[in-house]
Amino acid sequence: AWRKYSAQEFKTKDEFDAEVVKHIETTLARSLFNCDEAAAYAGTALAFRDRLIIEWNRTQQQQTNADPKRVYYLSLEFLMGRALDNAMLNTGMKDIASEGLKDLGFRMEDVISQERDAALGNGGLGRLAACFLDSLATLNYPAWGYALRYRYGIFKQEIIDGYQVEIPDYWLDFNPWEFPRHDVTVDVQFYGNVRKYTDDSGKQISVWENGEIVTAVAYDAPIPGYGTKTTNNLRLWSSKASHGEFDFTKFNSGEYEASVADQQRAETISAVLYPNDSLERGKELRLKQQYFWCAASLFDIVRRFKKSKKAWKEFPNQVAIQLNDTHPTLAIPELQRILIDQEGLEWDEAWSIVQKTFGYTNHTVLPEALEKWSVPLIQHLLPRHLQIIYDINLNFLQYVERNFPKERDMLSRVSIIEESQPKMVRMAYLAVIGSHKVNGVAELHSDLIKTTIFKDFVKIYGPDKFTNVTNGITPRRWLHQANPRLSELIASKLGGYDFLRDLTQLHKLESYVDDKEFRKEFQEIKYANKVRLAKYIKEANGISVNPSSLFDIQVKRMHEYKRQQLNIFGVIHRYLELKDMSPEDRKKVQPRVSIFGGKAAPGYWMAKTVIHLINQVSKVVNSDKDIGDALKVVFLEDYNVSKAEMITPASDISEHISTAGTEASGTSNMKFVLNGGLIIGTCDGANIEITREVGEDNIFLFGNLSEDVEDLRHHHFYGDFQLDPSLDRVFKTIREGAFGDAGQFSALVNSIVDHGDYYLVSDDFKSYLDTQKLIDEAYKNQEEWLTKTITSVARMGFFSSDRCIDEYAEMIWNVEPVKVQGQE
Ligand code: 26V
Repeated sequence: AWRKYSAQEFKTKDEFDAEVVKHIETTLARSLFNCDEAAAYAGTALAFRDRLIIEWNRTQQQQTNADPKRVYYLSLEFLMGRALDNAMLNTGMKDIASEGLKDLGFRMEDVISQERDAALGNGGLGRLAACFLDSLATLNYPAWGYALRYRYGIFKQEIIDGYQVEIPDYWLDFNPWEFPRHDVTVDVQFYGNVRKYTDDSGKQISVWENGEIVTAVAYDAPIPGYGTKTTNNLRLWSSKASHGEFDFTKFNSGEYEASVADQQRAETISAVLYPNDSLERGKELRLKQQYFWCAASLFDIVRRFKKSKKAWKEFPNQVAIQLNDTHPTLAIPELQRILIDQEGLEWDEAWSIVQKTFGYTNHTVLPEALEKWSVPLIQHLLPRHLQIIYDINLNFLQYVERNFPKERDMLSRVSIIEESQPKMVRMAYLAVIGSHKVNGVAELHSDLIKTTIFKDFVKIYGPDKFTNVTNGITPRRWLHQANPRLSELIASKLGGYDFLRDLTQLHKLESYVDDKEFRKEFQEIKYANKVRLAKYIKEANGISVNPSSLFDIQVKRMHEYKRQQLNIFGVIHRYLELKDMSPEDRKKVQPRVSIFGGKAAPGYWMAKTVIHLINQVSKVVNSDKDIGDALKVVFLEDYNVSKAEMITPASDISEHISTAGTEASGTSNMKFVLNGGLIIGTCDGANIEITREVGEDNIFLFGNLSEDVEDLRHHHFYGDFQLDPSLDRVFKTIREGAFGDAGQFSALVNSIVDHGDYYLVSDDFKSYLDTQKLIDEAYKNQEEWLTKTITSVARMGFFSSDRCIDEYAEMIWNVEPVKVQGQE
């Protein structure tokens, strides 16, 4: 593997062991005589952390000296997973550490699995941000991530009696990867009022005063690149009470309890990650989180810019800020406020700087996920920002009026303010208006936003403001780390691990597609990965599955649009077909294991019902003696990043079956194919580009197209549709109580039968079943299947997040890499 040849490496396993022992005995103050796996993990992590710190400091120093344009990635979510394995692989010293740990009596896998996931995200959006940090560092871009230091990450999911139960994820007990910066703080204001006056020169001045202050404290985490000395920074803000005059007054006047309550209220801001990934509910605390984080991050960015003593017009040449969805949109009025209220710039000059600085990435077209905040709430919490938003809107609407004088009704359509009761601020519109580029995350999605939610804005600004950057994944974590044997096999054919930094090199694998030896090893690796998952399923669920079965996996957040219900209805159909067969015929069918995993938002009853149904079906099918190995159904509890690393390499088929036009991109689809699995999918999100890359013969597409969705919904609305007979039978079986009390599932069945089938499950059901049949047939020809999987892996180079980050850098940020020099 790749090695860093610098003063920071461990040259021998003994050198490594000495460091581990030192940390266990001194940093942790533990005796070596009761050194358990937790201590071995801690010692190993601290030893690697020391290495990272040196390169991290050096990177920051050299970037400061070079003073280049920097990228700031604002994301409320970074779904990082574990850090140790990544740190060992990215620094190229995992092998030495493995040998060293063996001498100390530990197995590397056991030590790695001691670490808790850093689960500061919900799903795809948060994991994308984490992949981006890996690519930014690997490609040597001077970049910072900014987020919140949640005390509780996404909840842990337990399945009790088939139901999801949420357990708080308190993950900070021992986190060697973060560094508190008690000297890096920002005071953030909330509430209060705005006082206006005219100064001596006749200028209108606004002062935001009498607010409440909460202090943001920075916690930094190092982000090492692969095969480079660049180690970038992820800065997480933690909230605490400010120690100003107010609380002293309270304290001294004997209101001790009140002062402690104030402190707790302040700390609540960064306490918990919101576990919704689609439904916007307008909670005040969520808005407070957003402003707290935006204000602290912008203060930090502006402070860094001001050190260089450059003129303000240089700001967009030094700073690119990317908004990961609309969650950080308040950064736009906040920068405008800093420039006009605090730095004394004129409105127009300030606004031009703001627009040049920001880029906005949209990640969803689902109407219920588009953020809106009520005007009275913003008025109360951020009175000055509301004024600025109104001024931005006024200028914008005047511009629209001048340029489109004949289209009067466009004004109310594009207004940032929705004239509802109460009035609402449309954050996506503010993000579009305040940015110089807007992008979607896959071609279809980027086309859709131009023709639906942002149609008017394309007319107003012209098409060039809108672009596409198809998502990607980091091959370091999702191939090298998750599937080390496959990575090694590829390296053996491609002459080393260079492909991990230039994934397009995978295409050279196509010349091995007929190589007997290579095919055999490739197949063995897939089998071994399935054995590993089967072992885990046995341990976790007590279900025995045969690793020779076809492993069919759907793991992702539970949501109606992702259609896990389509999958489980298909499983029930398969079960009924098996029951219909004679025992001899049953022996001839392709055995299959249907594996599910994913969390439902705690208040999302329909998604929770689907989890319950899957678990009930699992109970019935797995214990049915007639069925045996022909069909097993598994729900894996608490799907997260570290479990994904084990699950992804073990698929034969994975399911990406959203209603066409609803899944912006999907990224697990890319991970599964890169690991030698095929996919069944709709023409949605990045499935379309995956098809273009791997070829139509290597993917199982089915279902209606996004352009037909509107019509189909219309037909349902007027009751003008026929329920597919197979689906009808599935529903009948559920209603008869085959999977427990039918009342539990009536809302789910009725959503399709009586309530318009918004996600078009019935329309796609037949096509889905037919395609699953094709898959059973195709899988029987193992040689052809293997050819398809190898060919697909060879054609996945496009989906590296490195390609994706280079596109952002060139089209949106206009930033260049800074090569960090080492010290030998
Ligand atoms: C929305 C909301 C709404 C308010 C409550 C909290 C919350 C948290 C997250 C979100 C984001 C929803 C959008 C999202 O996650 N999109 C996913 O982004 C992936 C990366 O681009 C993409 O692959 C998925 O297709 C897309 O669903």
